[in-house]
Amino acid sequence: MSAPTLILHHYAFSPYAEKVRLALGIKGLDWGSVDVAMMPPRPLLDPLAGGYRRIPVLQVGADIYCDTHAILPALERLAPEPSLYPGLEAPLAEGLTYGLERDLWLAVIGVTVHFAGDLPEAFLRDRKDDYLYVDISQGAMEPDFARNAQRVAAWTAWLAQALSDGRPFLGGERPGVMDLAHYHLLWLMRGGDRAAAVDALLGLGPIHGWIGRVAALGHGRPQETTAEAALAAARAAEPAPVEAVAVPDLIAASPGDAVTVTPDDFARVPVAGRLVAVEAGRIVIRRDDPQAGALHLHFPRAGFTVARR
Ligand SMILES: N[C@@H](CCC(=O)N[C@@H](CS)C(=O)NCC(=O)O)C(=O)O
Repeated sequence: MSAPTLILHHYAFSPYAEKVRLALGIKGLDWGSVDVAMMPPRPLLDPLAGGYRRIPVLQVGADIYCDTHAILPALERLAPEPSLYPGLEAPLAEGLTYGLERDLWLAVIGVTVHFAGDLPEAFLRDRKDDYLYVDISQGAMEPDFARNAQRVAAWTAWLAQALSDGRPFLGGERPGVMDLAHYHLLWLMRGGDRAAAVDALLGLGPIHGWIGRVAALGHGRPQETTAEAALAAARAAEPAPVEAVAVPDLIAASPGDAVTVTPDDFARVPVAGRLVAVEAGRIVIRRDDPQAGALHLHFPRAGFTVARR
């Protein structure tokens, strides 16, 4: 059986993956679903993502999209209708949701662990040492609970105000990235059996209709795919050509130069390759991998640093 064209490497419990799954739902797409472990080692993903360790990763043949801010614009290019950006153009929506997620991620985790209790020891250690660089055990986060809850509540109050005129979605009649980025943070906090407690804390009753509408977008049509099939699909494909664009001076590298691309917030693992292009919103590097062959890795500009090797 040949692997489907779009392959998402993800795990069920990942909120950022849920953001992408819902985008696939908005577009009603077929996609291959590769279930990955909740923490490394991920020996069959590493050849594709070159050590980038965050989830989700979208694969389209030999093109690998790292970070939801690269994945959603890619989905929009590949399947333009229905748009993920109704009422707010992609650059504005990506910029605003990037800021929102950065500002709230640790506070959202703080509210989540307040109600969820402790996660397994090995998971906490992995998140502290290699992902967040913060101890997210309940004991370590509890002293900051009131601050985190206030930070999140200030934002959910904005969300409720924005929806108070009865619009079905934040951008109007149709769902889009703004809905997904707000929703996936709530999805983490309200998961498990936490919904009633979180709703009471944050006063979410008035937005239950919107929560239900976003949840009902679904995930499109996933088809379980193996990591081996995904690797074979990459090997069998060539990366899509990228139009040459001028690289901004401050990158201090030219197409063809050996570079690293590194997240500047969490899981700061450098990914090595040769620079293909940098444009307003994305960075593309080429990797030649012994197992996966020639690949293009796509990252958003925001939140990533390019350096010459
Ligand atoms: N800015 C990234 C954030 C992705 C992220 O932090 N994902 C979490 C899972 S929801 C993660 O990678 N956790 C560590 C891991 O799974 O290895 C994006 O938009 O994709």
